[in-house]
Amino acid sequence: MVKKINHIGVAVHNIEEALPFYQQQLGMLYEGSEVVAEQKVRVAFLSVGESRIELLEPTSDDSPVAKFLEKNGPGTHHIAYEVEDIQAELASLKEQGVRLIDEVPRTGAHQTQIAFLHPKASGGVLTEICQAKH
Ligand code: CMX
Repeated sequence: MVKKINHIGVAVHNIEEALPFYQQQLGMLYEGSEVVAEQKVRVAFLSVGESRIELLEPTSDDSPVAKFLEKNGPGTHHIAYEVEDIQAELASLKEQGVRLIDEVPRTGAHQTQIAFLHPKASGGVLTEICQAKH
């Protein structure tokens, strides 16, 4: 079972250009940015209360986020749910017939373990599950 929404991913062409809307106009707290090299993205986190937005900027033309931007333009990219035990959650989802993109977790931002479910399993919404680093 999922515990809570960990973050909402938003695809942008350029993090610096997107930041003023979230940071200054909405007044969210900028938590920092990092490159997730394996996924060819740079991410920036902004928070308000317990809620977080993850801005995703492609670091190369063949990044999956570059493909998303080309197809859809900037906008909501995924919803990430936090789980206690990602391996157990993936096994349970698989057993229930949910189509997965990742059967084995990969490393996301902040060294979290993450896995994506196929958007066809969730009405077109790309869904991530993530387990915080213990
Ligand atoms: N929303 C809805 N549908 C999406 C989607 C999105 N954001 N991204 C991809 N899809 C769809 C594709 O259109 C495709 O549909 P069809 O099968 O109908 O053509 C399908 O999902 C599979 O996509 P793909 O790109 O062909 O498949 P891949 O296995 O190569 O990659 C995915 C899938 C989701 C992992 C990749 O596209 C992606 O977005 N990777 C980056 C993930 C990311 O955000 N990483 C940073 C996370 C850091 C963190 O949160 O910690």
